[in-house]
Amino acid sequence: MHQQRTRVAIIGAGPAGLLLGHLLAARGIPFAVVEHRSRDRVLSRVRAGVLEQSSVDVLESLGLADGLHADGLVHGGIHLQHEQERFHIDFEALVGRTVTVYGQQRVQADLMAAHDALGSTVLYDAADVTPADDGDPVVRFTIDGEPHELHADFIVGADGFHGVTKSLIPPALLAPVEREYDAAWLGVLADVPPSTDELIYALHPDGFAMHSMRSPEVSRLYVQVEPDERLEEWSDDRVWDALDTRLAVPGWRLEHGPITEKAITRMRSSVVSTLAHGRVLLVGDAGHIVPPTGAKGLNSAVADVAMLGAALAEQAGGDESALASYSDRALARQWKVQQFSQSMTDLLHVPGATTPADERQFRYRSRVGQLRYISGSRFAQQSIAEQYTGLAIR
Ligand code: RFL
Ligand code: PHB
Repeated sequence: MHQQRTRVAIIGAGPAGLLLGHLLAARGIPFAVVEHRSRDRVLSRVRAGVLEQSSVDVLESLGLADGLHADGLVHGGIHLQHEQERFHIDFEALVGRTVTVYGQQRVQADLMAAHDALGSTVLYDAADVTPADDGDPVVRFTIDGEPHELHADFIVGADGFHGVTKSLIPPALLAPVEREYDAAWLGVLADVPPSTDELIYALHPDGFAMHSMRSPEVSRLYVQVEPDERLEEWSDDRVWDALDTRLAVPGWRLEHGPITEKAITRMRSSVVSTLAHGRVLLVGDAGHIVPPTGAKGLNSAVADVAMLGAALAEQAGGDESALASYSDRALARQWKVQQFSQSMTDLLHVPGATTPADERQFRYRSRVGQLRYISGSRFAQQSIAEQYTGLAIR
């Protein structure tokens, strides 16, 4: 049996867990991270693409923004679209802020490399990870069949939506509040330069489509599909046809290229009722998930971690108050983010096939009405700009 003791045991080496490690390292607080997947598997997940200004600020404050500044694409706005009309929301002019397009894979790789340089304890390939807290918080797991025990003052669940840490919080207190959407996203990566300067979010009678990117050479594109859609039914040609139709505006053309990755993601919103129970704390997707339309998942994880890292540092200095209010503060911010993500999702998607035709028509037309309102209202655009570029982290 391998026994180890640390101050903060972090479960999950995704962006939330590794970033928390860096915040603690910067303040001299001992920690160890336990991850059940292999390092390569963690690095291979494609996922998010947009960093809020607030997230960039956090990475910068920790000296973790070199890659981001070298290769990230700073965007001063987004394009919204309906019925072949495209309009721009100019974040810089409206709120003086920007976002940075920099793939989650790159963020993940940067965080890993910086931990390598620090010599941090990050244990991959841990099987049967089981946290327990009966007065003495401990995480049990095996590596190569060898049993390990990691004892700690705090256990932080950074283990994503399907993580195990949540199970330490009594169900009546955890009490998640959820919404399922009657839509999913089929996302592709393609080796083709983006056909747009900034992201395009489009509403079309056939469903939502969006054009994002990863670099000047790689495009990231999504189309709305039914929640139970099978990937096999979407050949590359069918994906490009759907994108051509839904993203069309006069005088603009979508360039095609080889598709290198294709996956379907269902959309759900879920928020637990507490992120803290005794010495057990949750951050990121372990506590809440959003549909991807507002680009808020990764950014919310960064916000939680910034708040919790600061609170754990104050606790180490003898002041428990920030830690005591962590859950309330993070959830208050999160519910604003949930509202934004839901409203962007409702605005840009058509109702699923099970909705009666009359109601589909009504909802579609009122969404077009809302997009036309936004295109002519500085107030509406400013509100979107303020939320998309990221609310303050306090
Ligand atoms: P993660 O990234 O899920 O990491 C959790 C880690 O915990 C490990 N784990 C365990 N380890 C040990 N024992 C266990 N029992 C464990 N169970 C799980 C997992 O292997 C993993 O390594 O959560 P984290 O760190 O909170 O980060 C959250 C983000 O990954 C997530 O919110 C975003 O990817 C969401 N998201 C987006 N967010 C944005 O901010 N902007 C975007 O543009 C954006 N686009 C997206 C997205 C997510 C998507 N998918 C596929 C869900 C687009 C898509 C398509
Ligand atoms: C992405 O680039 O993957 C991306 C961008 C914006 C979103 C969701 C995903 O809202």
